[in-house]
Amino acid sequence: MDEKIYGWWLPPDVSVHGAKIDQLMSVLHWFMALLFIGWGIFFVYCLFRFRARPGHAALYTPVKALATKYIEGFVLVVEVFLLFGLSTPVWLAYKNDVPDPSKALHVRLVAEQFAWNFQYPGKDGKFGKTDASQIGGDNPLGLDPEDPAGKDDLVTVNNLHIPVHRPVIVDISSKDVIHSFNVPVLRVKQDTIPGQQIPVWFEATQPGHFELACAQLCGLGHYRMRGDVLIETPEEFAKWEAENAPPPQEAPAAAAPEEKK
Ligand SMILES: [Cu+2]
Repeated sequence: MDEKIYGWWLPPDVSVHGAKIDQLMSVLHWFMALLFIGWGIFFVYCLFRFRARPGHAALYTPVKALATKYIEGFVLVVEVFLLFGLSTPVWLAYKNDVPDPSKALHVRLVAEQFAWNFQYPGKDGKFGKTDASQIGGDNPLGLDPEDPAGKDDLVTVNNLHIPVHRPVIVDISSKDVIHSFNVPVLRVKQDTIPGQQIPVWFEATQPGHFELACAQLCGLGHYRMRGDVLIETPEEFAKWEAENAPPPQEAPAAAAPEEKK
């Protein structure tokens, strides 16, 4: 991965919905910078204007100047505007603009301490059944070996392969505690909550090798809960899918139960 892409400002944006979020971040940061500089100047002015000097006694009762009311009113109006005028529409647009599921790539994600387990439905487009009692060292998702829908499912750990220019819907869940699925370059961050499946979507605009990180302190190994996000051309993605699902070494075992029928 190219570490140089993460500099002082925002990480690069390779998502179709990220531009509006970046615009919001810029507005907020410039506004905060303005407040910081404004209050800084005012503070230095007060230090000078009200300095201790002969003939001036300190006042120990509160003074509420008329200007304070105006400043408070201004800050309130600006903050209400930031929240309801700028932020809420961007959030609503993203939440309502869910891509057509028939065109999107569907992936399941089950987070755990301290890894990301991805399940791809394979050629049949159906996720195989999972069962907590089947979870083991070589079966992190608890895929049911008897379920035919799961025979072609592809499971990866800490590796999210996605095609560029195609919407992706990820159903997010967790095995143990709350984690948070965070892909900065895709402008996506969503908590993973045990017992819930929460869908998130994104569409990548350029290929590349990026990072996925857990954004919720989830235990001692939180710092190493990271993964790779590989955005590939449709051809590369199809090749990767074909080469990896089902795993070649398990192909004979998968064929055996079918012969019995
Ligand atoms: Cu975590």
